[in-house]
Amino acid sequence: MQPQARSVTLIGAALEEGSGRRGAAMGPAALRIAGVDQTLIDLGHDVVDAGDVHVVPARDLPNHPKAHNLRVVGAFTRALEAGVYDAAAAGRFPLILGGDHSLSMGTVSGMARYAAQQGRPLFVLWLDAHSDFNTPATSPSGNIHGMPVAYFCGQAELAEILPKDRPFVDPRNVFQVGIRSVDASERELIKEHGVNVFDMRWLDEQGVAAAIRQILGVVSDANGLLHVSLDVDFLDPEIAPGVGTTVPGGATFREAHLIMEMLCDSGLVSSLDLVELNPFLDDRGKSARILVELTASLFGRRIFDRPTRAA
Ligand code: B3U
Ligand code: MN
Ligand code: MN
Repeated sequence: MQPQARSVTLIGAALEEGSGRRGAAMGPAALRIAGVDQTLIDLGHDVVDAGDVHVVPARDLPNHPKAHNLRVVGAFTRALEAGVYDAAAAGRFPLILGGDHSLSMGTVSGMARYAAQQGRPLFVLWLDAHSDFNTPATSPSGNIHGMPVAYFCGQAELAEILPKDRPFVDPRNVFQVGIRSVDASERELIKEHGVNVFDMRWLDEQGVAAAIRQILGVVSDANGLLHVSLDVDFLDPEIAPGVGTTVPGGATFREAHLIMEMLCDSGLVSSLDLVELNPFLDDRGKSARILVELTASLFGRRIFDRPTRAA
């Protein structure tokens, strides 16, 4: 069975101000140099590269002492919310080339608006070492890339970046896979709000296939849309060193590809973020290349067609 040909819009987000260091703004360029567009074209998809979103700092937002660079992150959030919504509403698959993980405040909010308009629930698959569920009050660093999940679930007050009456994601529709670094107060918030966590111990005991099968079952039963947000540090630093916050003990090459292949087979994925790539810290493009390879698996590259669908 050949996967469906999709119309994909690439949106670059040269954002690094949500993280504590420089370099992630080079992410979109590195992903383009690694051939993300041609890889998708070769798989039979229609690809439009919309270029990098252009933003000016949002001067109406306050300088927030516990949310660094809020005006820059807020401006990206607004631009990406609109860009992702427009692409999805035009029947296209938004693929965001990041950029640090604060960009998901915008991309997921844009998909939440689209899903609400379709009358379908939005689910989020968060592939990350971190839960990113801090708020300005709980964050140990003040870096907004540790807050996007709390933000799009309506739990992190970050001034009025987007309208207050926008659709939020139900935290029980968020599935976090690969988690191995959580702050104490973040852990409480995650439990309180019912975020689903498949941490490294869960994956070691039961395997990534069991986790993904369970998640896809829920999304499919609810006729939901599934946004995938892939943080480079989900992967083990041995295979993907190009990220500011490496955490040992991450997903292997084979686990990550299996996830992407299962997601592809499901046909449920509506949108994708590739985030936290820091080419300045990378080893000769290794991490950029692996992100492109994983994207290829999500878009239908396979070793052989399966004789039957995986049970
Ligand atoms: N939880 C910490 C560290 C962190 C979160 N996300 C990343 N790092 N990349 C924080 O600062 O919120
Ligand atoms: Mn992250
Ligand atoms: Mn992370």
